[in-house]
Amino acid sequence: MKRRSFLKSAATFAAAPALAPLAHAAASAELPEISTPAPRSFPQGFLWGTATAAYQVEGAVHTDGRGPSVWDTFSHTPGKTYEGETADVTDDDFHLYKEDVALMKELGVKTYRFSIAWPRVFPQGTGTPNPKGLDFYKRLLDELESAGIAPYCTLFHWDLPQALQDKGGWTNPATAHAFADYAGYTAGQLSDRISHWMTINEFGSFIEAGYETGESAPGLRLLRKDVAQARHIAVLAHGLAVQAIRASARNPVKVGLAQDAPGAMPAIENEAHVRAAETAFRQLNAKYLTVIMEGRYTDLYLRTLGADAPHFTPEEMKIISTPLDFLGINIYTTQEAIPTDTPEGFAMVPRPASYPHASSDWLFFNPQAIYWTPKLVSQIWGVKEIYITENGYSSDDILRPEAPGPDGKVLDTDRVLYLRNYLTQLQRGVSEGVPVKGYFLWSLLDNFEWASGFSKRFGLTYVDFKTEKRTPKLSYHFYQEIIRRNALV
Ligand code: GBH
Repeated sequence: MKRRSFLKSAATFAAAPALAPLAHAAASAELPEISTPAPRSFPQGFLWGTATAAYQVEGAVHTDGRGPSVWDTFSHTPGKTYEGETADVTDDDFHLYKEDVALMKELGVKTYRFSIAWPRVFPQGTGTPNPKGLDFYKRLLDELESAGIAPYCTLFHWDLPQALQDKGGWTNPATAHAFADYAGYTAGQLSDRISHWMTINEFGSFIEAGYETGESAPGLRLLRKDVAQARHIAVLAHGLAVQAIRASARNPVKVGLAQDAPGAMPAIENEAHVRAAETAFRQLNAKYLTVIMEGRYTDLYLRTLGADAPHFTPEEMKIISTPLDFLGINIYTTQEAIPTDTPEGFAMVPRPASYPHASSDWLFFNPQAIYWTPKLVSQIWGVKEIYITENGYSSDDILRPEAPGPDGKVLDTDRVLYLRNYLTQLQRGVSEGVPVKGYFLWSLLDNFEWASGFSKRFGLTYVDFKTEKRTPKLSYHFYQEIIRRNALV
């Protein structure tokens, strides 16, 4: 078996003229036999997937009764996004979804993570549902089913109906109840076709970014105590939605979320550093993941906020910590923790100025993120089913455009470098028994990267936004090969 795979790869090398002598030498009897590296494979049934989100890919923002979301308002407000770009059209996946499903089928993914746009289903956020809005997702589900691709669905990926924002958005507890109603209704309609549901994607990206720094929709800068309360309302919305989905599902479903757990990893892999990373991880995630998993805010979190701490009841804490069936984590980077003698017991190491990063300035290259984050989650909270709900790499479309060369190809070896290193660490974790069951690569397509507009490309597939032409990049073929072999290549 081992021998055969070695011969096969030698034959592959022999096809490339420059490498032929090397292959010959390796096979020669005079040299000691080169041992074949152990196959670095993934468990059978490992769920390979890819991910997108509604506002980033769909377009068709006025079609079939969709209501406006905070992202329509924000992107149409001058000065908020790169060059004032909006996702009015973006990938036009609303019309081209069949082509996009075909791209996935060819890629070989077993699953697709997409999000449902709340303002398509409830144009005003609450009240009367809009059946035509849901019809789009039914068409998409038909197409996925015939391609043999399992749908994983996110209910909220930041596109809050504008009508709810007009009443305070996430600072208004009524939004939590409106979200649960929407989640319950949608699960009731689609639970016969979707088994895995994620309530909310990345709390911090719409709470802190939306209500504290104002970089994302709705672009507000509120007081610290109002931000703390908004966070609490968002985790409450999650808990209420988990219960609503289970109550209205007509089939057995699994419910979780997708969170970009701020990472902490040991600076050095020894006991003291690992303990520091564990402590750091719980505290850095106090706002969202820790309270969801433990049903209480950490003392350090409450002490730090002092008089600005959120108001909550014991009943709410029970709802927030409703047990989940799985945990989805979006993994892009992490940060080194070291032990200290302080009461906290840890410190985060500031990143040196030359720490490598992708085109997005926050996307630090740290492959160990995908080893340590799931490992810490399973060590700290005993989570048994973890998905990497996002992981990906951005290139720069302004200074160093990725555009197809004269041969029509996009040879994105930088993305391949990133993915190869992250997947190596993922394989390390999985082979040690960290319960990661699947991996969703962000993203199938270049798409609207929020406030960065189209200036950053995350896709495995290049999209020409003038013609909507899709061109699979080298990274697409690289990922295709990994899926095909269920092993690193
Ligand atoms: C995810 O967001 C999103 O779910 C997805 O929609 C998006 O397209 C994709 O990733 C790529 O960005 O405090 O400086 O470290 C990730 C967004 C941006 C959220 C960085 C956390 C931390 C900034 N993340 N942010 S910093």
